[in-house]
Amino acid sequence: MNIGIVCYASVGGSGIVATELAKCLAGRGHEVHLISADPPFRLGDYQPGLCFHRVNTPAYPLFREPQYVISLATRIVQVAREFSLDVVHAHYAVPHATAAYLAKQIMMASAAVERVPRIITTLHGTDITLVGSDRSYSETVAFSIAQSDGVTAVSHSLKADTYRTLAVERDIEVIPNFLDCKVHRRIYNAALRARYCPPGCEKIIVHVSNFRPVKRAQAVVEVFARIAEKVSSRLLLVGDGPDLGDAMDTARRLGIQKRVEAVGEQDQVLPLLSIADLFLLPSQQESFGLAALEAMACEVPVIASRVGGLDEVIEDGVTGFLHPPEDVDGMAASGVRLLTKTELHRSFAEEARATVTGKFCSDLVVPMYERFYAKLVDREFTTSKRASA
Ligand code: GMT
Repeated sequence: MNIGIVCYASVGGSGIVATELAKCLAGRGHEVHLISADPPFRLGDYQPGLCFHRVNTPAYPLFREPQYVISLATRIVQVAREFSLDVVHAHYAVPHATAAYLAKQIMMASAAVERVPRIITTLHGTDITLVGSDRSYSETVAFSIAQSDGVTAVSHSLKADTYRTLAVERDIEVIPNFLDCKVHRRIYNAALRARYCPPGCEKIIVHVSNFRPVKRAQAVVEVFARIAEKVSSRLLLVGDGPDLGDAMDTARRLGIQKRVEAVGEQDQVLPLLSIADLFLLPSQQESFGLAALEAMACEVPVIASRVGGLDEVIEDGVTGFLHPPEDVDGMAASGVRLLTKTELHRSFAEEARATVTGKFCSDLVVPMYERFYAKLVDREFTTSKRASA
């Protein structure tokens, strides 16, 4: 198939999933066209069958407002026309589903377009729970989701949130996030571990995020501070964002700044996850928790909030522990329990890896997308300006 994938290039789960999907589909013989404002940060090296198309949004002194939806819709039309796309797959509804809808209308009205691709939208989380449900956007987001030819959500929880928060009634297929399990595995590096956990330190705790308020980065430090009272440990904060400064301030206020290290944005998180003993994710909301899945693939148990779709990824008491987001003491107690009981930790680490390999590997999940595409293309392939006339 000829597949267009629209995504954000910035650090964030939806861009990672879209890029990994593009790479996997190209590896399985499809012609894949990634459409984004910049090369997505996980794009990596050249791969046959995978082509990147930049969306240029020209500035004009009269406008203070960037015209991204128009430039994206135009780029989708250009790429679809030039490469005879069967499918345009928009990741993150805001505004990608809207731009894809607009592109489809343009193609349906154009004599120059022989074939109008099917439009698929994948809902990722904050496009529904935070951004998309905002009164300033909700009607357009709901309309664009309703107008897509197919819609997927990354968890059952997000599917339910979509019906609850937007006036959407259409069918939504749940296709979970995934990893390449051959790549995402623990590759232990003793020298790296020694660098972050010098003599006297016993355990490494990691948090990876884009440090937005929804991630509750200060709570990460507060949980760690309580754990560090009982277990000699270090906290690695991986990523960057608006709340990283507050998190570091919290570490200073609690007198643990020497045990907390911010390592910034990293293209490759596997080396750091591979030296970790525990992963913290006390988010306010999380539709899936790709960061938790990456940790579990590296045999790292997760302590997280019992919110959104996290319980579809983490099994409480088996691969990690789930607590209410504000239960900092409970999270810390669970962390101490895991870090001080060797056999318990080993069992959680093994179960975490087994969960990932049993349910979330790319070779299990990517075919779900292929089947979803095929169903839509077969069913509605005749929908073009000419056929529908
Ligand atoms: O929250 C982020 O880190 C970014 C955001 C995104 O779309 O880039 O993440 C959402 O999508 C991810 C991929 O599907 C999910 O794993 C995250 O749970 C989800 N974030 C939230 O729901 C807060």
